[in-house]
Amino acid sequence: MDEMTAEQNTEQVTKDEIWENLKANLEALEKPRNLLLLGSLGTGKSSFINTVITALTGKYKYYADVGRGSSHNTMRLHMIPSAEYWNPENKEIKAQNLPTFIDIIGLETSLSESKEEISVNKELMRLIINGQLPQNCDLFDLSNKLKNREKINIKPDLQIAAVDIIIVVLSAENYVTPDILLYDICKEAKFETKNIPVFLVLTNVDKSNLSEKGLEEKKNDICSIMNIEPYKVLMCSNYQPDHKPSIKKDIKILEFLMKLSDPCFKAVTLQKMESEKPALSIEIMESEKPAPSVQEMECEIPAPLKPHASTPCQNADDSSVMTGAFICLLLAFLIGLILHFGSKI
Ligand SMILES: Nc1nc2c(ncn2[C@@H]2O[C@H](COP(=O)(O)OP(=O)(O)OP(=O)(O)O)[C@@H](O)[C@H]2O)c(=O)[nH]1
Ligand SMILES: [Mg+2]
Repeated sequence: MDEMTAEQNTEQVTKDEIWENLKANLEALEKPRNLLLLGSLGTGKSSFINTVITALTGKYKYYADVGRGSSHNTMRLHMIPSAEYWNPENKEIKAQNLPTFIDIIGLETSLSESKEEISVNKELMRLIINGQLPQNCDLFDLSNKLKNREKINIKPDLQIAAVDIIIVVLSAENYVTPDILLYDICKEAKFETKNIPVFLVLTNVDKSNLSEKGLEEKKNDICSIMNIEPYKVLMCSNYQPDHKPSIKKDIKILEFLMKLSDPCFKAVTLQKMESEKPALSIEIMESEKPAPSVQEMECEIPAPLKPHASTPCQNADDSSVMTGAFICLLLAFLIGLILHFGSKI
């Protein structure tokens, strides 16, 4: 019994430390981050939002609608800002810039399998990622319209803010990995001038038949499909309404949230090409301090820009051609001289 209490105490100390680091990361942000949850039907996206909020507040409540997974449960775009789940009066733990969660419809994998360059899922994600849809927008209706190539009108004044981080949610229970959907998501995260960090959550670990080794292999396989680093992955079992709070679970969740709130991971705007449309830009948060918890080498770095026609690199090539020509001329002149004097001797 005593040993149990000692273990719990150590866990509580660890949790408190993580809270401190999380707060430091949040304070270093200019504004709350918009975290978009993406994944196929019933993978536990909404449950994960509720799980993070439970780890933060210590109480389970239905903030995001959770379903049974057999049909679409979340049909509308649902933004959950911290004002909805965090009591600012809570003087014990003051936390500013807690994230806004964006819960959306489960993406149907079949809608990524399109012969055309832009699939329905890609179009839907593009609208959401760029903040072009209003809160409560009927996404089921919208995907049907996109499927039927119907015209879509969006009122600009109702649009939500753009997405800062994408969290892909997959179920460890599913044997098949939705490769094409994952490929679409990663492509949209790095589309045109944007580069949005992508993280992964593997839910339903409690329901998976895989051993620890099997789960680790699954995680690594998905990481290589998505081309993301394994430290951006969280494997968890979501809180259910009847679950008691678990400090162990909270520690893992809060650690993950700490990474999501790390100023080091940010959506960046790459240099725009002249022909590009202006609408699709994500703000650069230049003034943010580097994170205390993540090494610099782990940062998302924008892709290098292609060298322009008149870059110093190009000039260097020109000058080496000139030097070569000069040496050839000099050699020809010396050979001429030798032949001239040689014939006289
Ligand atoms: N045992 C267990 N059940 C889970 C877990 N995550 C989600 N569930 C259950 O799975 C079902 C679907 O969860 P949701 O959170 O609604 O999934 P979703 O991805 O939001 O679903 P859609 O919005 O319909 O795409 C619910 O019955 C949840 O209680 C988990 O980690 N473990
Ligand atoms: Mg949902």
